[in-house]
Amino acid sequence: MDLHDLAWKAASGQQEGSSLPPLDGSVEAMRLRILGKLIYQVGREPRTASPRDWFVATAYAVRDAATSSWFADRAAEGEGGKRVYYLSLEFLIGRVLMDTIGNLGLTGQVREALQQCGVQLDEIVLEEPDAALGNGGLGRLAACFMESMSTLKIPAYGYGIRYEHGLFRQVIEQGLQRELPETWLAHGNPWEFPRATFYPVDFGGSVTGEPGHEPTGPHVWTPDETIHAVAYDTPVVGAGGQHTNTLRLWAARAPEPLQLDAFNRGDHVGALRDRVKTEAISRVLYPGDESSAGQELRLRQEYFFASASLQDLLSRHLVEFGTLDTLPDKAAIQLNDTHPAIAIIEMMRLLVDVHRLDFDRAWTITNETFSYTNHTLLPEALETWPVALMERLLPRHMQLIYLINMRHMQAARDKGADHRVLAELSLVDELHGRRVRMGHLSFLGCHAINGVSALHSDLVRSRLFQDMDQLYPGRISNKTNGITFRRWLHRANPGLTRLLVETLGDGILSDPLQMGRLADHADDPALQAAFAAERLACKQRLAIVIRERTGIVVDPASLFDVQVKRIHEYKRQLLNIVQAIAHYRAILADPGRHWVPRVKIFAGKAAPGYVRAKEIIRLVHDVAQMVNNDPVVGDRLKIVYMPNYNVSLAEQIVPAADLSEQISTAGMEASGTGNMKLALNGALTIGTLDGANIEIRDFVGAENIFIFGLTASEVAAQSATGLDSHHAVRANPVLSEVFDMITSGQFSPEEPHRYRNLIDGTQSYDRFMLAADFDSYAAAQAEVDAFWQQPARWWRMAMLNTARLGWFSSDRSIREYAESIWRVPVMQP
Ligand code: 26V
Repeated sequence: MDLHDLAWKAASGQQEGSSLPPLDGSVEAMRLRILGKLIYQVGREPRTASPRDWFVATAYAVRDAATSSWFADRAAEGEGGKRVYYLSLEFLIGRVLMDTIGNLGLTGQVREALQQCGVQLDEIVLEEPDAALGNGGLGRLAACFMESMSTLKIPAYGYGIRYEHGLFRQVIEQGLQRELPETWLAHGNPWEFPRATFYPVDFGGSVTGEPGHEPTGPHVWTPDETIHAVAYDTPVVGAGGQHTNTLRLWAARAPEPLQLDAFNRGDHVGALRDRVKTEAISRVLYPGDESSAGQELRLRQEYFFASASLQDLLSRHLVEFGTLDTLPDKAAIQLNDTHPAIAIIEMMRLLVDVHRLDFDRAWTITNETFSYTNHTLLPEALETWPVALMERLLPRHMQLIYLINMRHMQAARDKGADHRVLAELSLVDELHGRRVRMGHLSFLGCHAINGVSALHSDLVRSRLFQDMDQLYPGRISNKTNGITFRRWLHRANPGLTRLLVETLGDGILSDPLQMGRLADHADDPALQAAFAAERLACKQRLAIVIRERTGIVVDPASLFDVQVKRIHEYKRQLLNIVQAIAHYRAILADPGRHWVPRVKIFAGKAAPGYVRAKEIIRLVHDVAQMVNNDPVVGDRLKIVYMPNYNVSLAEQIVPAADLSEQISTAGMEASGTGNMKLALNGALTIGTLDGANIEIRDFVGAENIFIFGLTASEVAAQSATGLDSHHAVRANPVLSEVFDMITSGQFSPEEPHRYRNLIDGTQSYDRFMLAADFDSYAAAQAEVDAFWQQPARWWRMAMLNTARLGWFSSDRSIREYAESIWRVPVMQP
């Protein structure tokens, strides 16, 4: 039967419904389904269909396959189990197609079905835009956790915002970052189901108590603005395809599509004004990462999605159980940082004002239901909201915060807290212009608080919430982050995965700890060669991408040294490029020596308003320009800045990395998860004792990682003595010569003072300890070169990294949350 006949067979099946073969896992059924979708949903004939049309048709066919287990799960949920609700302003998902067919076990069938239509799966996957509804680590963690919760068959909903525009697209012009709007929904989104479900969300107005009621009794909020939150559901299929959860994202809709009277008067723009303002709430993701936005629109986003999510989960609970008394037994709500923390107060409002529960009972239910993950200690990233703004936008919530704070202060006084401690504990910071501390509110409103690595959780306890921890001991625990191996090893690195399966059996696919047995083979020369060959193949592919996107030609035999993450001073891309300049000078000084050829790869976005981060990007480009065109240097050093870093680019870079740069100032990177992805794929880490690097070192062994620099407590001690590093720089000839080279304009002859501020600022206020860590970093880099020249040693270390990273699976993280915070049953591997 030729394609055309097949298409019509599929088409008639589609029409009649009955003759369309069920998706039984066969190639034939998949082929008919894809063709049916192509014709009836996309509206194209196979003859004229574009790669994008084929992608969309395939996505619809695959979504059908996901839907049946989704229905089954929701039927089973009706049996009264506990559900997890993961509230996050960010889900950094990336592409969905390969993950979904991989987890459904349909990759082979889909590939073959498309092949029979003359279409290559590997080509059409490129048509899918990344869902970039997140900034970085926090959002990507939420995506990994969603996948792991489905894999472990935990009934869960992710709640977030369906941003029309995700994280901006980065283009680099003459070394300058420019931000362009991202348009992932421009051609529709085949994975989502728009729902008729919507909830009203109110803002502004006034509050009155009911006559005769206590201050803790129900109040009436008369808002002056109401917005509708409409639901869009995306199925999240777990590995093995046996369980599928829901990611429910909210879009803002104006209750009235337009002001008809204004329109009829001829005011066509004015007729839409309110609608535009209302719908701005879900228009765009805030592009900051470690600095609090503090803007009204951001608070509106936070409340909008928190309120819709709580209304939704409470109505689901009431339909199923008829009473809110059982909420803590049937629902666990996890707050991904403080961004959704206003949900704690919204829960109180709904319980007290709408469902008319007693205040104390409501507080107990709230506390037993909520838990909170902290993802940063940086003071500039900790959210606080001006009291005046809260009073204007959320008057009832501000009242409830005062009430809760009064009782909290009384409890503290009863336990002997003095004035200093009370000021530390208060939900309202009185010293910086009266602001509500969302971290404190989260601590108080939750029964469990966790950090995201062992060190970070210790610092959460000892630095951030010391007084809170003393008042409410035992709430803080650690849940070290993890990554989903399905995406970050099996799919991103199929060659290495095949090698691991051939060597260790396919048990490693479902139980990553079994990779530990790779250690027994780490000295096997044949396996080392095979491991190295897989790496080389990935590097060859990446070299092509580098040339396509930057024009730079790199030798895949070089050491690929990778720092990919958001651009931030604490992550110290500046330390990396400064050391690269020192290395460049050393090559020029002794070109005859044998130098290990290196390609330094940078990628990452800077927050649009973060001037110094943008200067660092520009410096990397200026240095690259000189180094890459220096005939004396040749292939001994190349510097590459890959624009527009996103999940899909990470999937190409991670398997091709030899060296992973994890060089944050100790105590500042909460965990890191790129560190895990790179080490899992066999890159060696050069890093500080920060975040999860410490646990990575514990697992791989100190002899299989390059650790340098001050520890977190040394950083704290040094900060206490002052941050001026002029002396230290002057005492260091290598560093001062590099700084001189930059400040004298050698990398920017057309504008000699371009980096004056950047470098002078670093010296007079070296908050990130660049000077203090420079020498030990350079020494660690020299050690890297020495090890690279001993291949048997290098590849043994690389294999031991892969072997010993199994613990960093997000399945392990989720199991820990499930057992000790959510108290929901989990499957064992
Ligand atoms: C703050 C803001 C401020 C307003 C604008 C939007 C926005 C978005 C995010 C944030 C805080 C980001 C905190 C964060 O991403 N932390 C990272 O979390 C990762 C997962 O736990 C962890 O691996 C990283 O070390 C940590 O930096």
